[in-house]
Amino acid sequence: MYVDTISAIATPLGEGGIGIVRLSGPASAQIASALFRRGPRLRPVDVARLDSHRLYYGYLVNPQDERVVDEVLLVRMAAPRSYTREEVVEISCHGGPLVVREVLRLTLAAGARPAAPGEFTLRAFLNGRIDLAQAEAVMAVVSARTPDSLQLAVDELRGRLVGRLGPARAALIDALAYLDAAADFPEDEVPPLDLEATLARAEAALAEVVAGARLGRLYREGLQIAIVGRPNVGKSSLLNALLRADRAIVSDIAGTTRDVIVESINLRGIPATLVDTAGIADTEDVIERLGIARSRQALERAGLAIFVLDGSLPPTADDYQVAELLRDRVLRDGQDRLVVVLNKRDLPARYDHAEIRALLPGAPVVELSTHTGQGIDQLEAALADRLIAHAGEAAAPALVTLRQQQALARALESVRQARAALGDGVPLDLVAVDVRAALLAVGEITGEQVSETILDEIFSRFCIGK
Ligand SMILES: Nc1nc2c(ncn2[C@@H]2O[C@H](COP(=O)(O)OP(=O)(O)OP(=O)(O)O)[C@@H](O)[C@H]2O)c(=O)[nH]1
Ligand SMILES: [Mg+2]
Repeated sequence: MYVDTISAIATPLGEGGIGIVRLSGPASAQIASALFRRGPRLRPVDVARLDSHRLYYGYLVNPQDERVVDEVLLVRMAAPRSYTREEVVEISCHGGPLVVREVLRLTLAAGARPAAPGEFTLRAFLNGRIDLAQAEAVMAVVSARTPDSLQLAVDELRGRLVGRLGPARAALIDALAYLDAAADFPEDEVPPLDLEATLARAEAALAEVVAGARLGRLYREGLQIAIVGRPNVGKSSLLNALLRADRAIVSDIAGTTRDVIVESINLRGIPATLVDTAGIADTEDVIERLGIARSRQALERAGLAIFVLDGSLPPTADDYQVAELLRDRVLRDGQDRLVVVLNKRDLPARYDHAEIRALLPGAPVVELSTHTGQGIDQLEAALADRLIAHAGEAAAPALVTLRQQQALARALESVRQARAALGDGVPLDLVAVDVRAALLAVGEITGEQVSETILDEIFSRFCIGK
C-alpha cells in the first residue's frame, strides 16, 4: 500500500497570517523530528512521542547547520485519527511565500515526497475514511461560489448523496438476489418477491436523486444568462442594475456595447454568469457586426436569455428580428429559458409590445426601470424561478459532479430497461443483466466500483495540499 510519506503546502501561497505544511505517511513524525526544535536551546524532539492532537510551540531549523528558519506551531495527528487516517504532522509557520516554500523544501530534503494534487484526499478515500462522493465534495467545498453551493457541498461531505442512494441500492439488491436465486433453485424454494414492484421502487428512488442532482449542479456550476435586444434598449444598464455596480458603459448612442461583457452574480443562492451583448440590428458597421455575431454565440451557450425591450418606444424592425431569433433558438428548447423585460417604465410614454410578446408565448414579462430600480427585484425572482424550473421539478437539491450524474443516468436507464424487459416477458436471467448494470452504476458513485483511471481523473482536479 502507501508506504511513502507525502508533503505539501496546504495553504494558498501569498502573504498571510499563517502558512501550513502538511505531512502524511508513516515517516511524518521522523521527518518532523529532523526539523523541529523546542526551547531557547533548540532542544531536539521526538515528534512521534508528542501527544496527538496537541499544538507544540517551537522552531523549525535547517538540520545542516541548525539555523532557525522560522518560529512554528506543530501538531501531530496520530493514525488513524487524521484526515488521511495515516500519521499526519502539520507545521504552521508565518505565512510568507518564501518561508513556507523553505519549510516544504526541508521536509522533502528530510525524506518526504511532494504530494500530487488531491493526494491527501485520495489517501482518505483509499484508507476508507470517506467514500468517493465525499472526496469529490471536498473539492466542491473548496470551489463553492455562493453560500448555498457551499451548504450543499458540506452536506455532501457528510455523506448525503450516498445516504440518498440507500433505498435504490437496497431495492436493486433485493431484486438481484431474487433473480439469482430464481436462476439457481427450483421455483418453490425461492422466497416470493414482487419483482415488478421492487424495480418500480428502485426506479422511483433513482429518479428522485437524478432530479435533485440536476438542481444541485445548478447550485454548483450556475448558468449563463444572456442579455439580448436591439441597441439602446438598456441592456448594459440592466447588467449594471443587476450587479449593483457600474460595470458596463452606458450611453444614448446605439451600438455602445460592441463586445460581450461577462460578470458573475449570486441569484438567490444560485451562481449565475450574466452576459451583456451587443445590440442586434441591421448595420453596416463592421465592428458592430462582429459584436452581433458574438451576441448570437452567447445566446447559443446561455441556459437562459433576458430579452430587453424599450417600453417607452413602439417596436422596431430590429425588435422583431431579435424576437424571431429567440423564438427559433431559445423557445424551441423549452419555455423556461426566456424572460422578457419591458424597460424604461419610468418614462411617461408606454408601449406594451403585445405583438412581439405574442411571438414568444409562455415567456414571463417583467416591467422595470433600470434608472429607478423599480422591478429589478421581480426580475431576480423571475430569473431564479426560471433557473430552478430549468433544472427540473422541485426535488431537494443534491450535489453531484458530472461523473456522478452520468453514473446516475446510467443506473436509471438500466432499471428502466429491466422493467421493460420484465414487462415484455424476457427471460429472468436477461432481466438480471440490467439490474446488475444498475447496481454497478450506483457503486461507481459510492466508490465501491471504480477504476484506477477514474480515480486519477477525479483527484488530478484537486489542488496540491488537499
Ligand atoms: N429613462 C430611462 N432610460 C434608460 C433606462 N435604462 C437605460 N436607459 C438609457 O437608455 C440608453 C441606452 O442604455 P444602454 O444600457 O447603453 O443600452 P444598451 O441596450 O446596452 O445599448 P447598446 O450597447 O448600444 O446595444 C442610455 O441613455 C440609458 O441611460 C431606464 O430604465 N429609463
Ligand atoms: Mg450596451
